[in-house]
Amino acid sequence: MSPIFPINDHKDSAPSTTVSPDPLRSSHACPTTPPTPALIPDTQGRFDWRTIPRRHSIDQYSQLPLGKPSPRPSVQHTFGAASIEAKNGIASRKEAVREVFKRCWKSYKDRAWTKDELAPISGGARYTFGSWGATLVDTLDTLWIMEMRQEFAEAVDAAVQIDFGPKIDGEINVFETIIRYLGGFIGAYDVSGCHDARLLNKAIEVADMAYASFDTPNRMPVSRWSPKKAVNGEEQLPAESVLIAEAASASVEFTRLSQLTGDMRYFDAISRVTNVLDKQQGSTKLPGMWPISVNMRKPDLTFDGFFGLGAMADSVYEYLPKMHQLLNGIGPVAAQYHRMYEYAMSTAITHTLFRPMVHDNADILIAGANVDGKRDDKGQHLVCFAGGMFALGGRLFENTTHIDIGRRISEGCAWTYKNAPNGIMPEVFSMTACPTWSACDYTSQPDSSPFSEVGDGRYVLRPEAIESIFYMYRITGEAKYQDIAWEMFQAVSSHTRTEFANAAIRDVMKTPVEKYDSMESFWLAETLKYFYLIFSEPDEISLDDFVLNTEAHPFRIPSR
Ligand code: DMJ
Repeated sequence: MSPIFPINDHKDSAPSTTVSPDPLRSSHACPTTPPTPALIPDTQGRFDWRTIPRRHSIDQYSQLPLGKPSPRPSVQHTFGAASIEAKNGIASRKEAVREVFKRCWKSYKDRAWTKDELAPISGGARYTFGSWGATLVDTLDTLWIMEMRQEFAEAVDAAVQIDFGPKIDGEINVFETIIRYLGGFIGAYDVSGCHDARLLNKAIEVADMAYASFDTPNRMPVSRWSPKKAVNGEEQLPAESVLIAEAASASVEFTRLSQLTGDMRYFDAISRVTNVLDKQQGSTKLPGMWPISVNMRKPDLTFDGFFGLGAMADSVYEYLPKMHQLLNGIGPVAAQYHRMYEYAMSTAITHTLFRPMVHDNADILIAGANVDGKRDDKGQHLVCFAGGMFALGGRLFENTTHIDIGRRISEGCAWTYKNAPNGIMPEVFSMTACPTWSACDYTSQPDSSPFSEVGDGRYVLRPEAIESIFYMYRITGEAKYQDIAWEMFQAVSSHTRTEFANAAIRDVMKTPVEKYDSMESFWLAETLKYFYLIFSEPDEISLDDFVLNTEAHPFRIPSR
């Protein structure tokens, strides 16, 4: 490895990030191929996670596939030359989203600066994800995208001071650390044009900590992992029962970091997990899908009978087509992700999706679950991401059926928003299924609740519904999705508004809604970003140039 890494040339000046012109649209300094030799980070005298005792060494690292990107169709619709924002008052919608974001950011800055979350009702701070400043890091790239460059520079200056050393007693959630912090630093580095080496240094610092959680006998990660034990050289083993999303969702972040640094340890780590998923994909109780609960110590992914694309599994599926795209479709590794995607989706289509019986016979689908071989007709807010995933996969792999399924799932989420009493979908609900995906006779009263049961009535400021509507808009170019988004935005922003920011709702089925004191970092990192981007010019974070991680952090696809 090379001992030389771009030196931090910004350290004493604040604000310090100066980049021009706008790297979202023009020149950037991101590598088109991984640097050789690999970069070594400048840890600025902070704790160096590379120095901790290693228990299980590796003979040979898997290498990122190199070569000519395979030709693939555009993901995005070919939009005309005319400005989208100028049309139909779209610019004012975009500005309205920005205003909501700015208000939240100001309160975070005034009241919870560098803390994990703003408490949006009491105006205090919350410590939820490692106490390193989850909202600060998670929001960096949104600040850049919303052209709040001064605020971006101030936030970067604060974020690069975070100490990820082993101070925390107890365990951290490695998955959340990877998607919010590592994803946040990579996203900020990529969208701002790869000019500020401090951001890459920070990404490496977080990744080196997370990488230590893979130092186990079978190289499967420890999902709830103690930094202190690792530093003390204590053995930590992968759990015998762990959520698959936590165990197997680091592929996009670790791959992008290997692309940016040339350090193959990260790519190697996630390749080993992918190979286990691949090997056992056909031996589970619902072949093609992996259950929610898995044993990573053996590893054995075959014992549990609870399956679904939603909570606790979601990002495992989401990352299959995204990995193919991030790898530019190159070689057998990209083909592996494609194959796994096709297999998983064919099972999910047959065994989890259903058409709900609704009064207006809307042609929509809900992504349910499957328990011990029987479909469970429950919907969740979290699973709404699947609309975007199917549409993206359909575009990447030229599968119009998947695009149509993506449309029907996305519109199913929009339908539940529209037909819920306050215009916001609950967290978990049940609906009566039609016998097939064709229209069926409606047997309830048109003014009754669209849900046969609401298992969890909260709305916690989640992004997945607008995420899928955003994908549908960028993929089809149909303006109706901007109108759906605007309706959703108005409902969400008004019902969640507090004195300081926006807060989660306890029960969306009650009027007036009751809020509680929580604003997770994904509100600023994801939800408002998607609302903003759907009203932006389509070349702002084009889906042909960027892959978005599961926390909506845009990672640049190399060579494009
Ligand atoms: C986000 O932290 C990520 O999208 C994650 O994959 C699951 N859900 C939350 C937002 O709802």
